[in-house]
Amino acid sequence: MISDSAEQSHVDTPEASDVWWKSAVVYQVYPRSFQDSNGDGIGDVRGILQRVDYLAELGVDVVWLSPIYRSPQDDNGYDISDYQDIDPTFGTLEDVDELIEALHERGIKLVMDLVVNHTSDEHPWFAESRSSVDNPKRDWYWWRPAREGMEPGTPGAEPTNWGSVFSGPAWEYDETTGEYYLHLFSRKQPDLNWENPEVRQAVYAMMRWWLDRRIDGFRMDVINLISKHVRPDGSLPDVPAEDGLYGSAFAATVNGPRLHEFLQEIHREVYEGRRDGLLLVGETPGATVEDGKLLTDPARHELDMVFTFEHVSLDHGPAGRFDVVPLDLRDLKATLGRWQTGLEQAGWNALYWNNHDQPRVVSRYGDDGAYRRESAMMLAIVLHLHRGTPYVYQGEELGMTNAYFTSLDEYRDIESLRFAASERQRGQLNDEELLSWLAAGSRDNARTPMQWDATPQAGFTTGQPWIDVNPHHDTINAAAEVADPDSVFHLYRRLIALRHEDPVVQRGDFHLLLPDDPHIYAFTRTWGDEQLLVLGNFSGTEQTVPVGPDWDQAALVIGNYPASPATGGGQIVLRAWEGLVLRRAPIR
Ligand code: ISL
Ligand code: CA
Repeated sequence: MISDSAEQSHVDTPEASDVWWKSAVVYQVYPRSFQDSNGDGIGDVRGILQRVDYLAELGVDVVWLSPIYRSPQDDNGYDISDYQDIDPTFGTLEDVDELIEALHERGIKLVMDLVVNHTSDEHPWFAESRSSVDNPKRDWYWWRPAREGMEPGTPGAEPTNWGSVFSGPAWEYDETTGEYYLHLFSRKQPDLNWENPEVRQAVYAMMRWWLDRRIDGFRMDVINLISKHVRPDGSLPDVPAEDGLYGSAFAATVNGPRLHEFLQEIHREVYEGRRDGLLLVGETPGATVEDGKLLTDPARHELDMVFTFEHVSLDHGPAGRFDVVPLDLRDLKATLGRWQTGLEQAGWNALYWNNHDQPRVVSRYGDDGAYRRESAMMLAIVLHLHRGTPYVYQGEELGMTNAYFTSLDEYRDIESLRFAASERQRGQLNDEELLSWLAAGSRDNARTPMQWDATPQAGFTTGQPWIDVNPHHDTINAAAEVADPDSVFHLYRRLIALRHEDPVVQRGDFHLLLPDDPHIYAFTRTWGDEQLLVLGNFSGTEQTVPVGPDWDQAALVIGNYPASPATGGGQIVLRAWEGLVLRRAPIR
């Protein structure tokens, strides 16, 4: 029987109560795939403008825009060549001003993506830096000579054995000056040297410039990589490299020694006097709960919340993100549970299943076949009832599925294409295996065009889309979902409204139940004398859950089946992929 000892919950701290984003929901737009307005097959800012009423109807409070800055698009905009201009593919600064206005008129804030761990190699800063060893901007990036006694440009001659996230070495040899520059991502994404105060001041000036344009905050890309583990003599350490020449660079770049100092400096230099009303969320691969506490404790003036990667790495096999293995629900509950309780006293969680780097959750942790709607809704209920700020990635509110591309030439993502190229070289996987690995783990699963309707290109474009539209758009699309009151879309709308109205959802204590149950995700949220019970069935079969007599008379707050579940006798029978929330008050 479920007995929840967490009776009376903690009293609200003034700090906690007045923070707007604790009852907010954020919607992530991936501009390239959201809405095209000029028929070139690529989404753009005027396309987003066409859809602001859709976002208002969904009820979201914030829109986070993935990068739209001037960029050669080597990594779809996460390689910026001018931070203070918009790439013509996406539109103009005037279009963005209009979008900010249109969203603000609807009570929706706009958060921009801040990509300052690296720039594009076509950014003027890097053009100067690579021009000569004594250029004033040489030290704005990480330049090092070849490894002692090694022939420059040959494998293994790199200054350290760091591997790039996108396969291959993280150092690129540059003939011009006969030295290597560091790039943790693609060679067209050289890392900025945050040790250099000039670099930091240039970034702060750019951030202030955008805040002056009335944006409402930043999503900070791989922000916990900006402080490299550089030794006092300026040298950089090698990393463990189990299989081969290069090892994961994260070991020498994650949560570096000056990270907190830099984040606190950003606070002083950029936000001082205009902190209220802003949202600052950090993307922090490799961050632990302990890091999360330090990074999001309001008393430390660093970030409001962080994206942890632990719960989206549980199905990664030994060979990484493309080597997908089945999820063990107990691992998922334990991981999210640790972050819930770990940040309970101080700090705050950013809650997400999806973004532009992750496969679609209904295909990954749900059932995108017979129970696509039910599992999509169950996953939403479970996530949105956690303590934290939920993020909805475009199309998630429709239950969009993975792409299921059947040929390599359908892929566009640099990480996937470079992985395919290096695997082909290694020859471990035959083409069929390679395609199945990509189909399971590729970021392109999240990047197929938004499915607005059942017309040939899903209403996304009148032209040829830059990436194929998912064929399921004939049945899975916004028009159909908005028209059907029992749809995934309307369940998201109800969940967002619940977070706006209900203090238990906003701030209630989290208490995980049935941690060892392999099929049921169960927890309570308690606030004052009110308590919610949240149940999610992660299986396609009926599950009887012993909830105890206290819940026999409880009220159903939200569920993903039209008819209420069979309750009574201290147990609830959950149907396949059923998700629900019960309320009992006052708890005695
Ligand atoms: O998830 C990842 C590890 O496999 C990567 O896909 C991802 O690159 C990493 O999580 C960091 O992501 C962010 O920075 C990258 C960019 O490619 C991603 O789109 C962005 O979200 C470099 O800017
Ligand atoms: Ca366009």
